[in-house]
Amino acid sequence: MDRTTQLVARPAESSAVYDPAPAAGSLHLRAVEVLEGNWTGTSTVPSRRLYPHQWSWDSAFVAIGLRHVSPLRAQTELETLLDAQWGDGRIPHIVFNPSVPLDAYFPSPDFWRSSAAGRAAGAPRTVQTSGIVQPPVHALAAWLVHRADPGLSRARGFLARAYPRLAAWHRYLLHRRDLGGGGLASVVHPWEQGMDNAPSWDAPLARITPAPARSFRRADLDHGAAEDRPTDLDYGRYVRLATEYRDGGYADGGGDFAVEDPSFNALLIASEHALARIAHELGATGAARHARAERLTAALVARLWDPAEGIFLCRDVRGGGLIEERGVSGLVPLLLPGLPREVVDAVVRTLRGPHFGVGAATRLVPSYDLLGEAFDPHRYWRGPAWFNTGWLLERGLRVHGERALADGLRAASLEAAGASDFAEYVDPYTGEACGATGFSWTAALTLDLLHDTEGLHGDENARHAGDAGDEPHDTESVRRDTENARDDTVLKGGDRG
Ligand code: 9WN
Repeated sequence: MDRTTQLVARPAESSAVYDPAPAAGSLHLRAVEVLEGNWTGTSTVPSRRLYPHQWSWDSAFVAIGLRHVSPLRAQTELETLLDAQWGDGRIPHIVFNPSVPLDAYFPSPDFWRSSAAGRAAGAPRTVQTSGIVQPPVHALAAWLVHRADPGLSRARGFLARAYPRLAAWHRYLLHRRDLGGGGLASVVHPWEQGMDNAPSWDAPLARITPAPARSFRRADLDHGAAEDRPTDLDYGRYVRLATEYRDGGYADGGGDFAVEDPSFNALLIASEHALARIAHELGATGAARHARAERLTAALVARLWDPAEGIFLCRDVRGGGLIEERGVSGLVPLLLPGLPREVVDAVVRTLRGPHFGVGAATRLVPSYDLLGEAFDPHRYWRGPAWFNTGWLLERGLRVHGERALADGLRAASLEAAGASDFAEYVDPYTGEACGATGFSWTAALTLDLLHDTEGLHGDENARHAGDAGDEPHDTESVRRDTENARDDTVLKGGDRG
């Protein structure tokens, strides 16, 4: 076993806090074992049977957890993903493992045909990928991975090599995907947002004619219970959207589905703040990126915040309005340090109130409104609790000093992860395991909750949030553009090799 593949089950060397209680120790070891079992040599599969390739946002969460046990492997996880980046900057949602049989997962590489259909968009020739994307958690992950072992990171030039790729990724999202014209990125397929089957997609999806059921074969039903998974009708629509995107050469702007989603954009903004810190670590100021993140936060509030409901909503760019469904996605912006205080307070109220019930009816965060018509405690993204969204909210609560609620959520997540054998998702009332067990991000984020009890950036966020608004608007925008250009010039040295 070489150094890259070896997982040393030990507490992190840096700022992380290790809980020496025996129960935490064994949870740590079990989580490490899951990640060990799902490691392929260069990356981690989300689940050996259900998802046997590399997934984009899964790998970011996996790296966040892996940094506590092997910073080298955490860096490798992200580097493998970044190696599959397209020339136009997009990071594909799946990087296919060529040794896995085609029928193990649908849609397979012969459906996406990335290197041929994606040629104009700069798809890589040597590795097969999907053509859509997933939420941009990567710069945030890269920064957290760096901080776990800055010496190793600097010695390997980890950030210097990652920075230009991450910058190109954000550029792709902010330019090619600003389909609504308001500064936010749109997703063009429900799989891109990561919460595939959320009720928020029902209205925009209803306009899409499903591909005939006989034209494809679902592999997910070989491993998952049909009543927990999306319906055949929804699958037909997913297939239609992906087929049309592929047949248009993966060019952006023309599709019938375009939605601005709060969680996707909040993760982009959190990652833009992280990219600013990376730029700073590499010798630039990073100030322009922090300022951009603050502008995007303002755009997020202006375009997606619903003050009457106390939650962020999705905007249907093709249908022209806000989608009146309360999903966990609408709470994830709590992660942002620059969120106005009244918005923070309202989101926290919603989290504890009857629609999500955290600390009262439920201990974990349901993926969808407990009182919503489409609520189902077991069906994919229509009610069950996922560990990545729980982690994002736990971190968000700490960003805003909501320590007691964060502590409760942390304890509940650790308990449910252990009791469910690191399930993909669980019933939000009972904690009953659903979907796959031995799921990678559940194990990885368990490690992060065990070892990093302080939260994402602590004071750093608050300081930068203040800096960005200090200057008059005009001066600020000139400074911003100059520094932006300077940051990118200074950092251009790190290439793709
Ligand atoms: C489609 C891998 C992925 C996660 C998504 C989750 C599910 C895939 C599927 O699994 O999506 O990308 O086949 O349902 O919804 O968030 O990244 O774990």
